[in-house]
Amino acid sequence: MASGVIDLSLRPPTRLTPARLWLRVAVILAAIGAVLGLALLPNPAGAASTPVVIKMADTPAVYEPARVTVKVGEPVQWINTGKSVHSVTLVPDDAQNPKDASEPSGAKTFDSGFMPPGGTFSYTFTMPGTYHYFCVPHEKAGMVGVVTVKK
Ligand SMILES: [Cu+2]
Repeated sequence: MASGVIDLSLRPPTRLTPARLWLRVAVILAAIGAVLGLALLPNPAGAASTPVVIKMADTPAVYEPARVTVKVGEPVQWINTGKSVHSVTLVPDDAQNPKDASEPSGAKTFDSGFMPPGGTFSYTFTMPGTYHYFCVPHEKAGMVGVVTVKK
């Protein structure tokens, strides 16, 4: 069978010599390095446009991570990765435990409302300080979070 097949490849079939193999490895590594290098370059639009992401999980009902530290103006995004409804709530009057909802004096409060699975909520803190927030359906289960905002 093979004897009747015409080889149309331009190069004669050659064995991959160690030198050629190393050349290929070098080319591949250079390509990977170029991609990584581009990824690590400072974002011209400002690194602040990339949000700090907090996932909201079901079992147990938690924010992941429960504590984050961000800079003023750095956006924070919560993503409901679970199958239950969650919320990101800093409304002292709605908290069952007053410790679960607090903000620096003069800062605004916020509430995502109920977030369905896959839902997202973003917030950008404009005042430094410590913010305690909670999930309305799961506050009692311990679903509480802290955002520390630095200048
Ligand atoms: Cu929840």
